[in-house]
Amino acid sequence: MKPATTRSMKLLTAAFVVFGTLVPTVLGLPKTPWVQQRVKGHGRKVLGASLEKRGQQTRDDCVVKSALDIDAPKENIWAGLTEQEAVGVVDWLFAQPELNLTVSEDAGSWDNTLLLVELMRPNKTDALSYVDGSGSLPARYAHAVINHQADEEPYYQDILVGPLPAANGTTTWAPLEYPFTRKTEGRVRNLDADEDSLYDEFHFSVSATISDITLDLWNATALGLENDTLSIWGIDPVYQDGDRILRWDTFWSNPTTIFDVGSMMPMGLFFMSDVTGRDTSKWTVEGWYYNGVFYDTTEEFRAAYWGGKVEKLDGNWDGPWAETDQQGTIPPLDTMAPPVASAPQGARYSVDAERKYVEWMGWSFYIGFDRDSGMALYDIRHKGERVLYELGLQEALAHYAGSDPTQSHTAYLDTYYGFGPFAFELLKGFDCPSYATYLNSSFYVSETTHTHLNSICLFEFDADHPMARHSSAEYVTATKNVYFTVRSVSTVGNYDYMFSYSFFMDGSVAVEARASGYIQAAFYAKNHDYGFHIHDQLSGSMHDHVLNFKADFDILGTENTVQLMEQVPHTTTYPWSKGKVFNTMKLNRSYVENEDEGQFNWGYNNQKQIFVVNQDENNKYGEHRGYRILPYTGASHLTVKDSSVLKNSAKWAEHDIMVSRRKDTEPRSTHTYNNQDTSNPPVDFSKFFDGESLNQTDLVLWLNLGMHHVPHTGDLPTTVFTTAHSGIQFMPTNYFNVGQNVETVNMVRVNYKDGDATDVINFGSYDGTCDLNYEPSFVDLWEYKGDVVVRKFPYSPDDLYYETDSI
Ligand SMILES: *[C@@H]1O[C@H](CO)[C@@H](O)[C@H](O)[C@H]1NC(C)=O
Ligand SMILES: *[C@@H]1O[C@H](CO)[C@@H](O)[C@H](O)[C@H]1NC(C)=O
Ligand SMILES: *[C@@H]1O[C@H](CO)[C@@H](O)[C@H](O)[C@H]1NC(C)=O
Ligand SMILES: *[C@@H]1O[C@H](CO)[C@@H](O)[C@H](O)[C@H]1NC(C)=O
Ligand SMILES: *[C@@H]1O[C@H](CO)[C@@H](O)[C@H](O)[C@H]1NC(C)=O
Ligand SMILES: *[C@@H]1O[C@H](CO)[C@@H](O)[C@H](O)[C@H]1NC(C)=O
Ligand SMILES: *[C@@H]1O[C@H](CO)[C@@H](O)[C@H](O)[C@H]1NC(C)=O
Ligand SMILES: *[C@@H]1O[C@H](CO)[C@@H](O)[C@H](O)[C@H]1NC(C)=O
Ligand SMILES: [Cu+2]
Repeated sequence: MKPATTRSMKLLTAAFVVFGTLVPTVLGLPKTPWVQQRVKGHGRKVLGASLEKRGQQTRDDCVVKSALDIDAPKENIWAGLTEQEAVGVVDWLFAQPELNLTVSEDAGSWDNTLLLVELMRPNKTDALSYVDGSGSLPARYAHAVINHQADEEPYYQDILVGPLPAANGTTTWAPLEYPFTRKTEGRVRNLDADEDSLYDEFHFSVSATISDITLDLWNATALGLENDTLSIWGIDPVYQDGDRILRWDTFWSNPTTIFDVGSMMPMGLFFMSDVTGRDTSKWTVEGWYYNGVFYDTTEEFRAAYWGGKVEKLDGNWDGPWAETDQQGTIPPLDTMAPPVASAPQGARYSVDAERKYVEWMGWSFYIGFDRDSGMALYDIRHKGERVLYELGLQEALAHYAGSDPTQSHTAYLDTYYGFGPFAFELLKGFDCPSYATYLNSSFYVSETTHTHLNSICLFEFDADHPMARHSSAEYVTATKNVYFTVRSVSTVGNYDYMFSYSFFMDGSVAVEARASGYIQAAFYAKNHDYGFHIHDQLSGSMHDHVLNFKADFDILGTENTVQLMEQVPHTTTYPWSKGKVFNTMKLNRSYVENEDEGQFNWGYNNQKQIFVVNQDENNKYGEHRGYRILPYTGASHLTVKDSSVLKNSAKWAEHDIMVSRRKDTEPRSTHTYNNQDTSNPPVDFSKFFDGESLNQTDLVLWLNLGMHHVPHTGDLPTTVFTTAHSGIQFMPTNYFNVGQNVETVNMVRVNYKDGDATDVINFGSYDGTCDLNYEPSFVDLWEYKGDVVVRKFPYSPDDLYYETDSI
């Protein structure tokens, strides 16, 4: 479920407590033989299965090595603050009287709190002089966000703190403004300051005025009591109509089991409220909506209801249809062990786990991680040459539509919640192969650092098809397509986003996003034009996912140009056509000269090729060396034009590809709080485009992945990664003089003649044998822990505890 605020996350947790009595049905599952139970004093026990090795050992066990431990060539200047740095900054900020900070645990809605402390990423210019040369480590600064709620007009403020380590006398704080297009000292209004009142009081007081109706209609209530059977939440962003702040909220039935299905149980009754200002006693209900009819006042709705003028529709309730556990007939042979990938000689890559630096088959990169967008990759090199300085998610949008006011007004900008806080521990053998290497990631919240254990995975994989092959009458040859992937998964409310960056032996790179988890569904009434009818009273509400990525290419230096090459139909005569007109096609090459031409889409019929080239670096045939950007699967942009909900807050969503000049002042296409001021957001992406030349300059490509999602019955109980999948690829083009796949020994040539193979040539690839010790993936999963937390203020490093917060 994705309620509008973090506060409602607490409500949800409460809902589970309320329904805790029902959980024993779920806990009752161990009676079935395929559930492993942790048995007291025994560690682990497998019921109905045996771990004993079959047969006699005749060969040596495979020697499974973990990733080779190496030292990164440089410090990872994007990795985040060290524990000591974070502690120092928090301490120092609490000592600054003008910030007037209250410890989060003790804070109410009229206190200032410290929302975030993380590394301020260095400017690229400073980073390059360190990474590429002999320049010193860039000075370190912290980025902090203060939530000023002790104010009639509450606001968030981004500030810069440094240099680090924090020390009295040398460290200062200043409003952070340069990375944002809006120059308001890093301040953006806070529309959430009174969310406690909204979710704990206002909603219940509104619901109480019609509880006779909710009981009559559904035998259910939302009154803030232990026995509530309904929840109330609604739109995001809140609707900003000039100075008025308006909400649409709706009723949802509560899940009655462990399954997190709340976003699939809308009840079809909506109310609008005006929640402008901090005096919550002045908030008002502005109308009701049910089954296609709008009622101006509560009285009008009540009168119509009890006057028998309202057609009563049933609600949506949970049940097996929304549960993810196995059900139905087991397919033939499905209980046998499925194929597994393994790495018989262990990892063939090297990792500096502390610095989060990785090397594989000529590729190398550093991994960064932050609260807003989770994992990002830096200084991606192939054979020592940088290809990308930075590659990472900027924002993910889910824009809904519907005849009803909640779906109409919903357009989640997910970095508001953050991808970092929800990049949970991965499930070994399911999210990534069981032999993958796992790294931790950390984020700051409420004076604590939460560490997601094993939340980034690294692994090699042998694709189910070769990279290259050829047959002739005398030989057949093929090359394995072994690639390397770094992956993380963020579960932001109802949705699970999987992000994968893959590196291939031919020098290409793939960026992929997949979506699973529960859909946010709509009440079916009057929503036929906005979705399929997928359950009793349910519409699979249409929505667009658009995920914006920053790709800061550096092709053989920072000075690059985007070149377009279009295949166009062509009618001409040739010297040999004897005067006859010939219909054919040809190539039309051009450059994206400046930012006015910098926003465009994949061409008609995929006839347009898009390259990042370096015009001053040609290959031996005189062609510019470069990388092509191509859609991999289903990349798309937002359908809605000039969204009434988003206004100026997501201008990056309107095209497939955008190119702008790289600037230290434009590090990110958006801001986490763009949804707090949609007309005048802190970062208005359209302002990046002001006609500057893009010829041989440092440039950034802003690329959208996306899915036009119209959920159907196959999205029940959850959307599946197989088809909710979008990706783009970067492909070296005229970059080398020949394809790089020829270098691997993982190829074969078989010569044959007269029905016999005469030679099998393996070029020195491994041909040994060993016994794999196969353990069902279930076994490792007893190590699953969730997030570990360290308090920073007061600093209590020895007092770790486990706590995982989801929304
Ligand atoms: C500091 O914050 C408190 C609430 O935590 C508020 O009552 C007080 O007025 C604030 N002081 C100043 C100087 O703003
Ligand atoms: C800085 O000064 C504050 C009070 O002025 C003091 O509490 C704190 O210990 C000092 N910090 C350091 C690192 O000296
Ligand atoms: C209404 O709900 C209550 C508890 O939530 C339940 O005990 C009662 O049986 C329900 N009534 C009907 C008519 O379903
Ligand atoms: C819920 O609890 C309240 C207070 O404990 C009680 O008055 C009410 O009857 C209960 N409602 C139902 C449906 O059981
Ligand atoms: C992840 O964190 C755990 C607990 O602090 C630690 O034991 C483990 O070594 C860390 N893993 C890596 C790869 O750093
Ligand atoms: C070739 O591309 C240029 C620049 O995009 C465009 O103006 C021109 O019309 C194209 N020519 C053809 C034949 O498509
Ligand atoms: C980074 O660049 C911005 C914009 O030019 C500048 O204001 C800021 O001071 C720079 N940061 C550092 C640490 O030099
Ligand atoms: C773009 O840069 C190239 C290489 O430096 C140069 O030859 C060309 O004249 C420039 N084009 C424009 C339009 O400035
Ligand atoms: Cu979707």
